[in-house]
Amino acid sequence: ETFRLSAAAGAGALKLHKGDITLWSVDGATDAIVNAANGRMLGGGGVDGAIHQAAGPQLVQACRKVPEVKPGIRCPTGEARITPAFELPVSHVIHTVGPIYDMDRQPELLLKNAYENSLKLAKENGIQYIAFPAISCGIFRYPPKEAANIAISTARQFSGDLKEVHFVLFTDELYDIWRETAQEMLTRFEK
Ligand code: AR6
Repeated sequence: ETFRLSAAAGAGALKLHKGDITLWSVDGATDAIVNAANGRMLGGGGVDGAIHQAAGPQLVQACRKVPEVKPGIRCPTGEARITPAFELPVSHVIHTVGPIYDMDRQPELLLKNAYENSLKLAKENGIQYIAFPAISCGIFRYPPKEAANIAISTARQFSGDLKEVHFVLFTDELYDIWRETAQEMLTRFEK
């Protein structure tokens, strides 16, 4: 389903899909998927595990080369880092770290920062098409309706020069929540 992200002519679109983000790409474009990583950036469960599995072992080698900002931490919560995507069908992976909902202070701000910093990094790297999973909505237990509001409003504010911002939702429940939230928030564009 497609929604207009902005009233401005030529501005990007928001697209929602259900499925596996490791299969997503846009043919012939500079594109990136976003990984819901952790601060160490060396892999994990959930979408992080799926992305490392599909990208192959070169991805963890590239992640190891990202400098630590404090011992063991390559990407603090709310920040983003970029690597090549290796065996994935996209050009790049943008790794971001969302908040652990019932542990981190100011989870709303940290989740907004994770989306915003991913979009800014994409723009700086000439990425035209980007796909996000539902950051923090799995192992990190963020309530999905609140997460959808932050995800979609931040995509609208910071999509900048990107052509399209996609969300790839893994479950029917998450897909329905994202779609309802987009319908509440954005002008329906076309089916
Ligand atoms: N494609 C799209 N979405 C997926 C996929 C997939 N292949 N697999 C899972 N999801 P989670 P978090 C959805 O737990 O909550 C890892 O161990 C999943 O259904 O992957 O940010 C990291 O290393 C959920 O809706 O990420 C961190 O330690 C969403 O992706 C921690 O988990 C995010 O769930 C991050 O936790």
